[in-house]
Amino acid sequence: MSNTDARVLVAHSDHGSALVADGSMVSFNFRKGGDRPLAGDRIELDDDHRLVSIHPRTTVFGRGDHAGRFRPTAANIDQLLIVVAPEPLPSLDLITRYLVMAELHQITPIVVVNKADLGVPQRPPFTDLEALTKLGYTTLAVSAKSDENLAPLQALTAGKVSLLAGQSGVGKSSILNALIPDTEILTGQLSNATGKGKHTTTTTRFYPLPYGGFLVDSPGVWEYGLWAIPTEELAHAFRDFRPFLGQCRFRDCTHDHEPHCAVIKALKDGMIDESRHEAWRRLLREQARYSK
Ligand SMILES: Nc1nc2c(ncn2[C@@H]2O[C@H](COP(=O)(O)OP(=O)(O)OP(=O)(O)O)[C@@H](O)[C@H]2O)c(=O)[nH]1
Ligand SMILES: [Mg+2]
Ligand SMILES: [Zn+2]
Repeated sequence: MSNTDARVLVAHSDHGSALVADGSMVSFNFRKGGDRPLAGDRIELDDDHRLVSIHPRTTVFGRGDHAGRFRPTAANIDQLLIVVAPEPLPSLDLITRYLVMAELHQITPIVVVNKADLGVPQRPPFTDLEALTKLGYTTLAVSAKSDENLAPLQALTAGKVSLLAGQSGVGKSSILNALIPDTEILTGQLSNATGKGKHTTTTTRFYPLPYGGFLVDSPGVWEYGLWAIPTEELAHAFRDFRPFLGQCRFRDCTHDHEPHCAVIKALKDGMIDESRHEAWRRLLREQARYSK
């Protein structure tokens, strides 16, 4: 039986697993050096379960490497669940970087604050989340442990492909276990020494949701690095900057220190949140390290 539209659940260097039309899972092979499928790709397999072709991708999720190049890790993602928790304490920059990623790749971001059972601290970056809500981003506090707010999370993920991203130990795999009861993926003990779980996730993997769609578990990151992004594009990824772009005196304005900058004026007028502009300046300085 030939499979013209199989879904890659996990992809290694020359083989992977895919979900085929009849709902069963098959192993498939592909040539190293050829087109490399990503988790989430829709592919055609021949009768011997070899990769024939990869269907066009709607979106690609990935991260920057040390040289500022984009490295893809998953395909056809609808939503990015940016998971943070009171422990390990996140930085606003981490959240901002994921939001930039999502905006640039037209993936819908949702900020999920897990471990709500521990109490959400009333200090940054948690208090900065309100500014994000005002910008129209969805934020939701949940607990994989006490099942708090899992029903709204179910509603948000139903029928969609949602990737769980965030630092190691925030509870991405635990959320997956809570939403897909029979999975029993090993989750980690948070170790004080490394902040990493003992059963830390090492591979990006798709799991079919019982109520339609997929949930994607991904390895935790210490830092989520972006890649070389033209300044204009980066500015557009800040949705609160958009109404003011194109109105600065200098066409190549970096909205940092320039006179007659429409973004800085909006900041002074209270139209842009200070924490957002500070995050912008930090990303700008970091971008200077990459040759474009
Ligand atoms: N109190 C509390 N602890 C949680 C919750 N969710 C997860 N944990 C704990 O947090 C630790 C890490 O959980 P994981 O699910 O392995 O975290 P992860 O994000 O998948 O980590 P990596 O795979 O390393 O990226 C475990 O000890 C979990 O029991 C929660 O809602 N509340
Ligand atoms: Mg995990
Ligand atoms: Zn400007």
